[in-house]
Amino acid sequence: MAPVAPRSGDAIFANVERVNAELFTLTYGAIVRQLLTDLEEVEEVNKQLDEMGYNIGVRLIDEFLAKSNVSRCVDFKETAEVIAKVGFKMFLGITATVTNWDADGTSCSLVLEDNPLVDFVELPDTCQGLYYCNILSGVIRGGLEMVSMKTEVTWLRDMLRGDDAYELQVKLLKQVPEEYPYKDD
Ligand code: MYR
Repeated sequence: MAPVAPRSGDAIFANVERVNAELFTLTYGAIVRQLLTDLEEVEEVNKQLDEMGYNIGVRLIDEFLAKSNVSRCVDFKETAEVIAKVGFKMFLGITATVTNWDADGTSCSLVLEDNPLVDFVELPDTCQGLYYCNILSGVIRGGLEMVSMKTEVTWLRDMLRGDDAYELQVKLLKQVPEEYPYKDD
């Protein structure tokens, strides 16, 4: 029998990471499939995925702020870069390009450089209209709401729908100024 070559710690770690990522992708797929079975209407599934993402986003922001050590952003442009380069990296292992800014700097696009949620996914014709990755729009909306930014997040391009990229538009609707809770005497 051929001897089994010992693998380095790095190789094992990389393998564990890959298995975790695949498990995550497959689990997400199973959730979407279950929602399609339970809710039947793709519009309802889109809504439900966004809502689930929102609930994740409002919780995940604490972990994000604690782990990333990012300080308060000076404006929405900086916030968008932080999401694209730090947030996406931390939770999905990818980054996004920030582009398509409007004139007043309150709306931009995040173009994903890769999308681990869609590995192994092929949508049947019955799923026309499904925004498969809608959980992501909810996560961003929820996270930003916790740092006082009301946003609208929508998919502009989706490769599962035949587009050439994954592009999310993030529009800042309202920025609620945070009040310092104590009065200086
Ligand atoms: C601040 O000005 O307080 C910093 C704001 C940073 C907000 C970052 C929101 C991160 C949302 C995570 C996105 C993860 C996508 C998978």
